[in-house]
Formats: sequence, structure tokens, C-alpha cells
Amino acid sequence: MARGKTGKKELLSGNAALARGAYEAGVKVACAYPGTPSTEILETLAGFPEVDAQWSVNEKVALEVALGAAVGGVRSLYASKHVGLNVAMDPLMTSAYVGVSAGLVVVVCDDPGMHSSQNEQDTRWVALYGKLPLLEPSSPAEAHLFVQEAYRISERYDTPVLVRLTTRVAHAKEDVTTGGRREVAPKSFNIDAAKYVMVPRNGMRRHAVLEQRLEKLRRYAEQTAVNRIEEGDNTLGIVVSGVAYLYAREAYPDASFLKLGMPHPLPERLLRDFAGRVERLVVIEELDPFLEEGVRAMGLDVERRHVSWRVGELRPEDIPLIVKRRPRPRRDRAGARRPVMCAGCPHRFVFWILRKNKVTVAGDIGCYTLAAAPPLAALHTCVCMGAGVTFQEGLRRAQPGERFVGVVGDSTFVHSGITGLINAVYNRIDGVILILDNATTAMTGMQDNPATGTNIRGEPTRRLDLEELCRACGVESVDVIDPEDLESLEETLKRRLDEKGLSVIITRRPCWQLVRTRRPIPEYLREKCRKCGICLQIDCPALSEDEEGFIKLDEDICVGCDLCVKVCPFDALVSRWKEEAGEHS
Ligand SMILES: Cc1ncc(C[n+]2csc(CCOP(=O)(O)OP(=O)(O)O)c2C)c(N)n1
Repeated sequence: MARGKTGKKELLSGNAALARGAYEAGVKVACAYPGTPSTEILETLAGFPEVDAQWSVNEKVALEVALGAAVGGVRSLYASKHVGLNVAMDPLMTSAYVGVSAGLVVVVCDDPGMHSSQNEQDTRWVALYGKLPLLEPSSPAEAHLFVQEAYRISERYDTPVLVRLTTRVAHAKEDVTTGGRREVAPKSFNIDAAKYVMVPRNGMRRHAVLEQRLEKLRRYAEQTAVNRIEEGDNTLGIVVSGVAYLYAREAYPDASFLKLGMPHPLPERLLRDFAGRVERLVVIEELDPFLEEGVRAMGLDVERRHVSWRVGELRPEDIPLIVKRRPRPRRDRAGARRPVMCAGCPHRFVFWILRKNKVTVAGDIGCYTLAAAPPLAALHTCVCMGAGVTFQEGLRRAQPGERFVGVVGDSTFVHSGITGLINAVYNRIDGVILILDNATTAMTGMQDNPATGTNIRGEPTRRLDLEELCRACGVESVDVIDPEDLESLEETLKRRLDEKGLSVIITRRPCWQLVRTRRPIPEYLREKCRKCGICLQIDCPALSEDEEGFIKLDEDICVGCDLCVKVCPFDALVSRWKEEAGEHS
């Protein structure tokens, strides 16, 4: 029975529309780890009391919990960004064998153009590799509908279903006609080792089931309404999916289209039919030639897109160039604002000390990655989440005797730093790991995590004690320091670097965006300034240089953290805390 208001129009982002569609489809368990551009899906689902929503510790855990719930009998959802699905690949690959019981939708949000990611991978290949059906909405309204269809497919074919959004669909807004929630009665969990215990003998049988299922899904792809021919002028036939459909429709309103809402498995008969009707067959897609290669593998005469289009985000104005088979014109990103740590960010203090002590830093992913940019230039590697810990080990093994440290945030440490720390202890590597505990997952918009003691709904939960955890992993010396106490931080860092063994320094101060307390801003004594530029090296957005080389302090941006005061060797920047507040607090 459908509950709630039906037929109401709401202006929703793609993420919110997808969450709404899942809610209406009766989703019961929803798990995710935050990551742009996917984060708002779980934030929206957490707003519905009927949904058991969680920030999971990482994406592997999220998918396993969601899969377990689907096998256990309730409709479930997983969401992450593209690189997050890499973390969950182990359960994902075998989930195709195990199947589901109640529906499981795996939402993945790709980030073409790398607005906020470490790579630009095209996750459509995961559907091919993982042998999973894939739906790809072109708009928020389609995201709302497609996720409901995804649950139907999931249950009818006993498979997890991938739904892929890209940044433009996830973050664009559109009027969506919402409906009521359909409560789906939970199924019982039936013990069935042949299906749910993937030892080799069972796995081999399930692989055969999986191949048969793909054949059935191919037949479904031929007749589903999510794949459709829109017939127009047949001199140009465009095969397209995702947001590229909207761009291509705008550029060539009269052409013929084969819009593929389901890019995997491909509907071969439909494609042949379409190819037979049109004079030119062109595929328009963002990033890899996923559809193009699939169509070419059918022996159809599809035009080859220039390889330069594999890099970067597609824009509406690119479409005519692709149709004319031109390479992507060179673009520079001049004019874009350089990302920088906020004024008052506690991470800046840590990187100042690391830089001052000329330490080579194995970095990780979080706001602190911004310390890699000049002039601070104090973070020297960043590959994936958790690698701050493991790269420090690898670097030390390669260059014994060098002074490396690993840096990782609180959320990232819990996500995937813990295993690296245990590895370092177990395999006896010396070193120093800094956990920058700012009491939030700041980079993705301030989500809670196990170390904050609060869950996705803001309710209190058992707080993970990072220092106890590190000790339990076998780390002998664990220091907890306020990063604004530069002297203690520097003294501890030097001491730990000189010692043998592995140590952890937890720098603990909440993210400025959490507390938002402005302290009195420093006074600038121009007559004392020698224009040495040292204060500019901290890369604070509140500080800049005027035409004569003196300092400009932007009073709107400065929040009075006083790091510039502490680094100025000539006392040209003076703290006002003591005189106004009585003390440093
Ligand atoms: C596998 C993966 N999942 C998610 C993300 C998105 N992401 C980037 S940094 C980050 C966590 C940042 O939190 P934390 O380590 O606490 O550092 P902070 O930003 O608070 O300084 C997340 C979730 C990612 N880049 N890779």
C-alpha cells in the first residue's frame, strides 16, 4: 500500500530525488560513507524515520551491511562516490553470485572533471566486469523513477542493481513528482548454503546462474521503457545515456536518438534496429568509450570519437565538436579560485611545524590534502584513503634513515588507516603517524564518524577512543596535542622522530567550521614589518601582499587563530587575545 501524499511536485536535486524514489520504493536499510558527489543521498534518507540509515565506517562495510540486509529480507541501498565503490569491490564482485532476496540498489556517483576527487574513473566498466545490470538516469526526475525500477529488476532477477549518477545529475535540480511510500513486507531469511556460502563448489554453480541471469537481463534490456528510440531526422543517429542525452538533445533537437537508460547489458536488437534506420551512427558519452566499444563489438559501423574526449567533463557546447569528430580543444582553468584550508583551520598549525622541521609527509585525503599546494607545500604524497599510514611505511622501507611521517584525518583513519597502522606495528616499522582529529569529516561537508560520538541523525552513540584504539593496535607512544600549542607539537614531533619505534601523535582541535568562534584578530604593525613574507607561507586566505610588499589582513576572513602572529619573526603581527580576552583560550 502506498502511503503519504502523491502527485506532489518538489524541486529536488538528483541525489535527493534518488533518495526520495528509494524511500517510496520502501527501502528499509541504507548505508554509505560520505563522498562528493554522492553524500546527500544518505543525508536525505536519514530524514525519513522509516529508513534505518547509517554512515558506515567505510564503503566495504556499507555494502556488506546493505547486502546482508537485502539477503535478510528488506529492500536496501548503498551509496558512494566512484572511488568509494573501489573500496567495496570485494563484496560487490561476489554479490553478483550470491544475489539478493529483497532488492539491493548500489548507487555510485562518478565525478567527471574531478571537481572533488582523486581520479576520473568511469564506473560503467564495473557493471561489465561485475556482471551487474546498470541504470543511468539523465536527470533528477529520472533518478527518482529509475531507482524504483532498479528495485523491481533487483527482485525479479535476484541481483544487486547499479545506478550511476554523475556530478551534473546528482547536483542539478528539477521538479520531481513525488509519491507515497510503498511498504514492502520483509521476506524471511531462508538458510540456503548453496546460494549464500560462496565456497568454490557453490561459487562455480552460482557463476553459471549469473551467466544465465545476464542473458535474461539482455532480453529485459530489449523491451524495457528505460531504453527507447526517439525517431527524428535519420541522417544523424545518436546513441546516448546519462546527462549527455540532455546536451545532445539540445544541440541536435531534430536528430534520431537511442536513449539508453540501461547501458549494461546492452540491447543488441534495439541497437541493430536503430543503426539500420540512420545514415550516421554516433555515440555521445562522457569519459571512456564504453557504449562505443559495446556497439562496435556488435559489428555496427559506429563513428570513432577522438581519444581526447576521454578526459574531462562534457559540456553542452562540446557536442557539435564530437559530432564533427574534432579533438577536444585545450582548456585552461584560469580564473578558478584555488582551494585552500579555511582561515582558523587547525590543520594549518600542524603543517607549519612539519614544514619548519623539513619532514617529508606521506599524506592522505581530507581537507589536509590542501597543504600540498605552494606556498605551504608540506604534504608530499596522496593516492587514496588510508595511504597516509601505509605510504609512510613504504617510503621508510625504501629510504631507511630518512624522516618520513604519515598524516591522516580522523574519519580517514577509521575508514582505512587502522589496518595500515596494525600492519606497521606487526611488521615492525619505525615512524610517526599524525592523526589530525578535527572531530568531523570536514572535506565532504561535516559528517559525523565513529570518533565523533554522534550518528547520522545527530544522536549520541558510543565514541571511538582513538588513543585507546592506537594502543590496542600495539602503538607504544600515543600523544594527544592541541595543534595550536605549537611548542608542544614541535617538541613532541622532534622527540618522536628521534626515537626508535612507531608512535602516533593525535592533534586534537575541532574544525573551525564546527565551532565558528571568532577571536580578536591580530594587529598589524606596518612599521615593524620587514616584508620577509614568512607569514604568507602559511597559506592563510586572510593574508595577502599589497603592491609595496606589505601585508594585507582581510578582516572579514580572519578569525583570529594567531598562527601568523606566531610565525612572524619581527613582531609585526601582534595578538589581541590577551588584552581583550584576558588570556589565550
Ligand atoms: C574511497 C573514498 N571514499 C570517500 C572519499 C571522499 N572523501 C574525501 S576526504 C574524506 C574524509 C575526510 O575526513 P577526515 O579524514 O576526517 O579529514 P578532514 O577533511 O576532516 O580534515 C572523504 C570521505 C574519497 N576520496 N575516497
